[in-house]
Amino acid sequence: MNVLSERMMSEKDDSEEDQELLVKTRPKTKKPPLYKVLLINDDYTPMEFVVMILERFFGLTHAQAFDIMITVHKKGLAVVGVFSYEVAETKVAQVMDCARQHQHPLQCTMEKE
Ligand code: TYC
Repeated sequence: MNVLSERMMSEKDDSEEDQELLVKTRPKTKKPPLYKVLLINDDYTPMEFVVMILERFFGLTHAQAFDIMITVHKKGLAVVGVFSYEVAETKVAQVMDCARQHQHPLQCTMEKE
């Protein structure tokens, strides 16, 4: 066997090499984790206050805010939105500060998605 035919037999053809490249050169583009912001039901916070919170801090319409408030009231909790860590943290702090200022026991938490 001559040198040329040996090389052709032992080495991968172009399409195989392309495939290997695609597998090996995985770009490092990890998506940042997302966090659910949850609202928790209680027996004392007025419904209108919860609706106002959802409109003010989550940019919901009155109808959307009312629906989520009712879901929390009936089911015990609901996801209000999904955000980056920093945004979720800010929303939770805004809700908790506002509830405390108005002396309502409303609870808002975040959880990794
Ligand atoms: N359960 C409250 C009531 O009957 C209303 C409420 C809804 C409270 C949602 C908190 O996250 C909440 N007044």
